[in-house]
Amino acid sequence: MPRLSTLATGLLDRPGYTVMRGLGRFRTVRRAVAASKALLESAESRARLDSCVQRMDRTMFPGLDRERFVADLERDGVAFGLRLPDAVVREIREWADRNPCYADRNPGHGFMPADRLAAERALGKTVLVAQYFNTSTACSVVERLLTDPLLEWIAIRYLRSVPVHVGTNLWWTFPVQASAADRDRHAHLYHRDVDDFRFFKLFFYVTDVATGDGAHVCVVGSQDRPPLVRPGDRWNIRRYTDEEIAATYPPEKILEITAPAGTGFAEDTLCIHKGLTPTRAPRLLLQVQYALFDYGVMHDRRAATELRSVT
Ligand SMILES: O=C(O)CCC(=O)C(=O)O
Ligand SMILES: [Fe+2]
Repeated sequence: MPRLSTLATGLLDRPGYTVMRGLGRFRTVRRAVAASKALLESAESRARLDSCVQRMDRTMFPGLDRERFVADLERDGVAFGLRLPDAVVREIREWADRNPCYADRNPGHGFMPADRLAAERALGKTVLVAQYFNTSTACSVVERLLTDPLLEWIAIRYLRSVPVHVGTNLWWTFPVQASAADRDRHAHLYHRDVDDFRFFKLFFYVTDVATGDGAHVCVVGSQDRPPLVRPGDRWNIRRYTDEEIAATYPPEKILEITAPAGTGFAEDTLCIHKGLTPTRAPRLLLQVQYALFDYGVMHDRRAATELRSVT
């Protein structure tokens, strides 16, 4: 009974998250929890929105139509139009080149990005995904994004209450012959995330992402409309095959997001989505996640004593 034992371990280790993962599958529960928090925090949310508007001249994203952006996110589950200044893209890239990343998000498997082949030899496997740790404290750009008035305004409006920043993640996806297990583990199969009762993620490409470079793919408008293929699929959280997705949604809704470095978009990853496995160039992606509650499972903080190099 592996699923029962997983549930029991989850309840002991992270009870809040495990309960949310169970209840958050139900749309009525998601809506009720989000509406209750919105009601409780309406005065504070309004005050925060006002403060964002007063500071708006300091945003990194001048000229974005924020009302349109939130309406798109609401309707499509994804919204476009963010663009990081070139200097910021360069700063993140330079930071990434100077710091170790960690194969398979394992703090014991650190390597400098230039030493990937040595890391693969040491690990005896290809490295599909390698992630950085402690980006919020180490990389100053992240701090600026987290205090950006436009991003905060979007988060308050979309979540309809006081947003909680629950994680920042910066990771490489490399063009390798990846195992089926790694492609599954690293979200290269279609899925939807139940990360909270209401949440969304900001994605920023730090490298150019053309066809073959591991674009993010999402199905526009699929939030609250999971593919109903097997019994219980309305509530199941599982991986879907490309065929199941192609058979469920019209092709024009399946969006492969190719775009230059600096491009940013928001997505409620309750939408069906995946990362493509790159075949050409590596992809570096910065992601910032906001939610109603912090279960402590999304952030990238690791104690320095846990971090080890494999090379
Ligand atoms: O790497 C990707 O584009 C997919 C990532 C993903 O599934 C997620 O961030 O929820
Ligand atoms: Fe995901």
